[in-house]
Amino acid sequence: MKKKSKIYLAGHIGLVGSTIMRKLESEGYSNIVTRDLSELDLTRQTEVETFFAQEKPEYVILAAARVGGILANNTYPAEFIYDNIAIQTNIIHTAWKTGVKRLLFLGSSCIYPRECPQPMKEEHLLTGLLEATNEPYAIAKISGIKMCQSYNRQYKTNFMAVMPTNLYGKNDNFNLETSHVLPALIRKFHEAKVANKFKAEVWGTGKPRREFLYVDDLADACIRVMTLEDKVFSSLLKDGTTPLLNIGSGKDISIKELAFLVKDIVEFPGDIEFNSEKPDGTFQKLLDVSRMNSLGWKPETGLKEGIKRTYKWCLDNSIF
Ligand code: GFB
Repeated sequence: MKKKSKIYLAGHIGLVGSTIMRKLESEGYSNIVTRDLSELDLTRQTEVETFFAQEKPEYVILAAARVGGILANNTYPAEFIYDNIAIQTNIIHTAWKTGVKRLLFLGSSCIYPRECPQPMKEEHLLTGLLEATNEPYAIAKISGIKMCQSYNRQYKTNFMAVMPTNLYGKNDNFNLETSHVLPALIRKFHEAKVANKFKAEVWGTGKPRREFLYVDDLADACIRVMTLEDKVFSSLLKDGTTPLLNIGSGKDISIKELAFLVKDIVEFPGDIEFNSEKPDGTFQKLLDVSRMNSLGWKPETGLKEGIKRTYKWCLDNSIF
C-alpha cells in the first residue's frame, strides 16, 4: 500500500475507523475513499457493487460493523448477525470481483471459544463452543474470516483478518445501554462525581478478566499489516491457512481492578456497587499476540495512560 494508493475505508466514523482514518492521514495517505451511511448502505449488495465499480479501490479496510457491549449483543442478536454478515459478505465478495489488491477484515476476540485456553492463539479458532451473550456476532465474524480464507484459497486473493481485543479510546460509544465496559465506567463515575452521588454501579461480579488496547495502537497495527512486504504478507496466507492475526496488549485485568483504576482517574470519591444480576459474559479473553509481535508491532500506550487520554478527550469534547 503506497501513499497514493486508493484505499476504501469502510466504517470511517466509528471508534476503529475514525482512528485508522486519522492515522492514515497523519502518515500521508492522500487517496482515501469513504462514504456515509446516507450515501452507501453496505447491507445492500447492488449499492456496494455500484460503489466499487465507480471508485475501483485498490485496498480495502473493512472496519464497518454493528458493534456493542455485552448488553447490546444480548438484546439485538438479529441485528448483530444480519448486519455483520450482510456488510462483510457484500464487501469481501465485491473486493474479489473487482480485483482489490489487499483487504483487511476487522473482527473481535469473541470469535474464540468461551472456555478457550489462555492466552488465546489463532489456532484455537473453532475448537469449542462460543460465549452465549455474543454468539450471533461471533458467528458473523467467524464467517468473515472463513470467507477471506476461502477466497484466498480458491482465487488467490490477499484478504487478512485481524482480531482486536477489547478496544477503547477517543470517539468511543458512551451510551450506557450499548457501550463496552470501559467507556461505560468513565461515564458512570464522571456522572456520579458531578452529581455528588455516594455510589456507582458496575455490572456483574467484577471477577471476569478483560484485555484492553488503546485504539490508536490498533490503527498502527492495521497499517503495519496493510504495508507488509508482499513476501511477508503472502507467507502469512500460504497453503490456504486461516488468515488471522490477534491484536492486543498481552495483559489482562479483572473488571473490579479496572473499575478501581477508572474511579481513580476520574476522581470519583464514592463507593463501587457490583450488580451480579447483570451478565458477566466470558470469564477471560486474553489474546496471544506473539504473531503480531513477530511482525515488529508492539502497543505503545499503557492502560492508565490510555484511560487518562480518553477521559480528557471526553471532557474537552463535552461528551457527557
Ligand atoms: O465490555 P463488555 O460489554 O463486553 O463487558 P464483553 C465486559 C465486562 O464488563 C462484562 C462488565 O463482564 C460486563 O458485565 N461490566 C461492568 C460492564 N460494568 C459494565 C457496564 O457498565 N457496561 C458494560 N458494557 N459492561 C463484548 C461482546 O463482550 O465485547 C462483543 O459482547 C465484543 O461481541 C466486544 O466481542 C469486544 O467483553 O463481555
